[in-house]
Amino acid sequence: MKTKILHKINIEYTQGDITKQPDIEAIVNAANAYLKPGGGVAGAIHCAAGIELEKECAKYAPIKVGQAVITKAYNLPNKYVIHCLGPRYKIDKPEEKLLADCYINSLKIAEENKIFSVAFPSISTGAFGYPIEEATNVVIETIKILAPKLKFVKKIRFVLFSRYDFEVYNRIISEKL
Ligand code: AR6
Repeated sequence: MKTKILHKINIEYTQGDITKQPDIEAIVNAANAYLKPGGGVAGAIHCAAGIELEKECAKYAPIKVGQAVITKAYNLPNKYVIHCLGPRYKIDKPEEKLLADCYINSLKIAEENKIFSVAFPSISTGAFGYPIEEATNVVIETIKILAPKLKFVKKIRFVLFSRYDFEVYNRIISEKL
């Protein structure tokens, strides 16, 4: 785990599994429009949370690209799941803005719910094909703009599944934050 302080917010990044972050209040799901289990992050989150999560999700589906909705976390070790639909690379445009919207809207919901800590996976960089370097640049630029405005969120953790993705975050955060 590595940490940087940005406007009194702890920015952490680590290699790991988004479903295994027990000290975090809300984890973010890289969802599909129908808020169904699917593969990747969404599959892992629904598998760990249990069938009750799918039932609650059905009330809010479908969601639009860049939109975020909040549910309880059921059997996960967290209080909430924030579900967000990332852009499909080269299909949903403008992809940079839509990816930034995911982080903006997830943190907006976190603020509205007075959430202290949020963990993000790398949205859109799996099945949706967004290259990790490009996505990470968008994420870090967005966080730089948002950090001074946050009142409740004091910790943001990026959970990267692969060593390579962690190294990309390490390089870009060292350069930009
Ligand atoms: N913890 C953290 N990161 C993970 C985990 C995990 N347990 N599992 C995968 N990753 P993806 P997307 C990484 O495909 O690109 C789904 O099927 C993964 O290696 O989960 O936004 C949904 O149903 C990659 O780096 O999300 C949607 O249809 C990153 O998380 C679609 O995929 C995102 O990969 C969403 O695609």
